[in-house]
Amino acid sequence: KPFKRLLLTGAAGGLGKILRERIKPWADVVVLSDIADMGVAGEGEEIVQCDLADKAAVLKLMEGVEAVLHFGGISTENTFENIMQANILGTANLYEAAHKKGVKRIIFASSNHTVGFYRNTDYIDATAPTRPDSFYGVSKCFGEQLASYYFDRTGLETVCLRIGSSFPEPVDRRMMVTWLSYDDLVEALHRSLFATRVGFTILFGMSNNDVAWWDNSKASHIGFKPKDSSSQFDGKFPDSGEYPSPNASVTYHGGGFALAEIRYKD
Ligand code: NAI
Ligand code: 15L
Repeated sequence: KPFKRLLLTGAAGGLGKILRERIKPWADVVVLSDIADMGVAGEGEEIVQCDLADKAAVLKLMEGVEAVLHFGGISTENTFENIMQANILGTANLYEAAHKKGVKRIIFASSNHTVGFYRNTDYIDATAPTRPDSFYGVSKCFGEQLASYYFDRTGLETVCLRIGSSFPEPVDRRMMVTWLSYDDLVEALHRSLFATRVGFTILFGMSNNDVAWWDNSKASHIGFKPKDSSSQFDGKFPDSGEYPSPNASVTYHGGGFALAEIRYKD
């Protein structure tokens, strides 16, 4: 198998559970980590339950690891304090440990919420300035910048996969644009892990949907070609025709995140 030890953080989460099954062929041992329970280890799996905010635990987690799929953390808006611990401190701990232990490459589950304040009339590529729509989005921008710093300073490579909406199917009109099927997610990860050189790359994670807000031409060296399309769900979410739309969820790339309350603290 291509890797001896591959680490997946966030293994108990929605995407982690899918990936746990799909990435087995890529490594002799997949180290699964999360703060939540992950059940029992199957063949070729090792389970390490820990908090990403625990620096010593994260350093231990990284022993012998060659590459990381970093999916752990808070995955929607939350209080600044909680986001700071899990996503900001957690990701900093992960990068420092990866650097110390000689990890070669990290695939960082970044998010469309790094650019969530762009509008549905904007078509952007990886060079567009970030416009986060939440503390959550700000924390993903932090992760991306940290990845850039560690690459320039140490050569540790990262693909920041700015995932749109990766769920079994779109659940609203916005997701017709942002949807990333699970198969295409796995393909994006596979390409990102096995491309010869990735340096610091930003890759938008969306399927081959009819409408796109994001241009992946700056990441052509990854060779990601999504096969699915939300067009299979055409007609499910008819356009109300109202302009401007009364619904933030179709106005901003980040949908409802863009107009939610600021949650500095609860
Ligand atoms: P999820 O919330 O189901 O999974 C995240 C996992 O991280 C959970 O199992 C949680 O227990 C774990 N976690 C939270 N705080 C932690 C901590 N302090 N230490 C260790 N583990 C911790 O989210 P989902 O949908 O599986 O997303 C996975 C990753 O992908 C997240 O980083 C999310 O931000 C990112 N993402 C997901 C998108 C999607 O459409 N599902 C879209 C954009 C980004
Ligand atoms: C994300 O970043 C979240 O992790 C996910 O739960 C969805 O909200 C997704 O973005 C989205 O924008 O649809």
